[in-house]
Amino acid sequence: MKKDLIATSKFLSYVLRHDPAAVGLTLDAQGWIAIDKLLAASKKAGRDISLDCLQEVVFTNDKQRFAFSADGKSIRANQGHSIEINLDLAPQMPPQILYHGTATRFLDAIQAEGLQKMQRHHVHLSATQAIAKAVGQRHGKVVVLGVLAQTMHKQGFAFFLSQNGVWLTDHVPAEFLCPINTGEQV
Ligand code: HQG
Repeated sequence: MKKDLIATSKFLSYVLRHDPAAVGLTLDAQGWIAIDKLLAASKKAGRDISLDCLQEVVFTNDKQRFAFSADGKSIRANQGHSIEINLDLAPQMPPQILYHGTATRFLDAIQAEGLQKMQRHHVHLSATQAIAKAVGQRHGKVVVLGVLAQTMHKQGFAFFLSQNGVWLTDHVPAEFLCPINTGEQV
C-alpha cells in the first residue's frame, strides 16, 4: 500500500475501532458511521480524506480491515474493536483446527489461563498457520498454537467469522491448545 494510504488506514483503525470520540463521532451499535460524517469530522480534526482515497483504502487494504454498508453510505471496521459494539455476526461451525500466533514470552500465561481476548472483543484466530505466524510476529519471537476449534464448538463454545476472514471466539481454555511445530520454535 502507498504511504498515504497506510497513514489513512491507521487513522481509520484508530477512529473506527478504538476512539471515534477523538474526532467527535459516535458509532452506531454495530459500529457503522455515515461516510459523509466521517469525512467531515476527519477534516475538522486536520485529516482531509477524499472519498476516492477512502474507497482505495477500503478496497486495497491488505487485511480488508474495513467494509462499506450494503447501501454504500456507511463504513465500519470488520473486527479488532476495543470499544463496545456488536458486529451482529451469526455463530458458525469452525474448521477442525484454527491457529493463533503469539510470542513465546506469553506462553506460560497462556498455558495457565488459556487465550484471553485482552484489549479486544474476542480472541482472534486464523484459518492458516501462515497468517497466524504473521500475526504472532508482531509481538516478538513467534510461536503458533493450534486450537481444537470443532471440539470446542461441540462443547458449546461459539465461533464467529468476521467479514475479512478472521475467526473470533470469547476464550480458548488451555486444554484446547496444542503447539504447532513450524520448524523454528523452541
Ligand atoms: C496474547 C491484527 C498473556 C495473544 C492481527 C496476543 C489480528 C495472552 C496478545 C488481530 C493471553 C494480544 C489480533 C494470556 C492471549 N496471557 N498473553 N492469557 N491470551 N494473549 O494484538 O491475536 O492489524 O490484541 O496471544 O492480524 O495478536 O489490528 O491480538 O499475542 O487479526 O487488523 O495477547 O490484530 O489485525 O494481542 O491480533 P492482540 P492478536 P490488525
